Amino acid sequence: MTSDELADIFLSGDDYYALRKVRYYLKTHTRKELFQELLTPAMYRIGQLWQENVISVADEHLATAICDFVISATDNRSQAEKEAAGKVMIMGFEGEDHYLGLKMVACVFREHGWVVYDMGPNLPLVHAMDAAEQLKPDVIGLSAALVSRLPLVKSYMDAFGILDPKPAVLIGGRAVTLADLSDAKAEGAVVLESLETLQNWIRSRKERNHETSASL
Ligand code: B12
Repeated sequence: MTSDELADIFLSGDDYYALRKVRYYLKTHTRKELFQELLTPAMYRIGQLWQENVISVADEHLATAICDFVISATDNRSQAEKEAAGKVMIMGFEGEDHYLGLKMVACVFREHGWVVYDMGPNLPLVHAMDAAEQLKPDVIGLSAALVSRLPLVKSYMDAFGILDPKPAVLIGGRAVTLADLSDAKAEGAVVLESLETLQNWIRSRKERNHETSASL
């Protein structure tokens, strides 16, 4: 199945057929491949058709809802309970409504045994800080689809910088592939363009932690 075919199934409104096709794909592929090779390009295609006025806003909403459904229906929540490799809190910047990427990020962390607090999109900083003070996450992940959200990066970084213990901050989403985030990197943020780079980051963090505990 190609991502264009899946986009057509989303647009047809047949949610169970979409789920059947995705489950079949998962027999021979990983969930990261499902997200990266199939669901993300299918949704980018939906965005293109929407931009070109080939499909309506209602069509785009329907496709988004079905994509959301298949991500949830194929999520594996049992892994995190077994390992507890770390605690991550993820959210979209204030004013950011796109959240399917966040759901995928949550799944990738869970597959690596992390406990995930997915706060969804559009979380104002004051509420993000309250939650972080209570939950004390090892990692905070931020998502931005719109470049117009990126001026907020500095205020989020400054605020998270005073947390104790200080979490690692990851920034991802479509916007980071379109803009220069060298300022955020200089302030210590890790900018990740894809789920592939996220997975590499999670693995190398695990290796670093093993080395540290071995040398103690
Ligand atoms: C669905 C959708 C919506 C839905 C979102 C609902 C939802 N549940 O998310 C709704 C209708 C709300 C919406 C609204 C708008 N949207 Co919209 N939307 C889309 C669409 C079609 C799909 C988004 C999506 O889910 N993509 C799939 C996900 C999986 O991709 P992703 O977010 O990039 O995430 C991947 C990576 O970036 C990464 N990632 C994401 N976050 C993170 C975080 C970390 C830490 C890491 C490591 C990785 C990571 O992981 C994912 C895996 O591949 C896109 C098209 C597109 N190209 O994405 C347009 C699009 C993003 N929207 C667009 C626009 C213009 C808007 C609106 C301004 C429209 C309007 N006039 O109101 C509003 C803005 C709302 C707001 N304030 O945020 C434009 C943006 C253009 C631009 N100039 O930047 C796009 C590109 C469509 C287009 N071609 O014109 N939208």
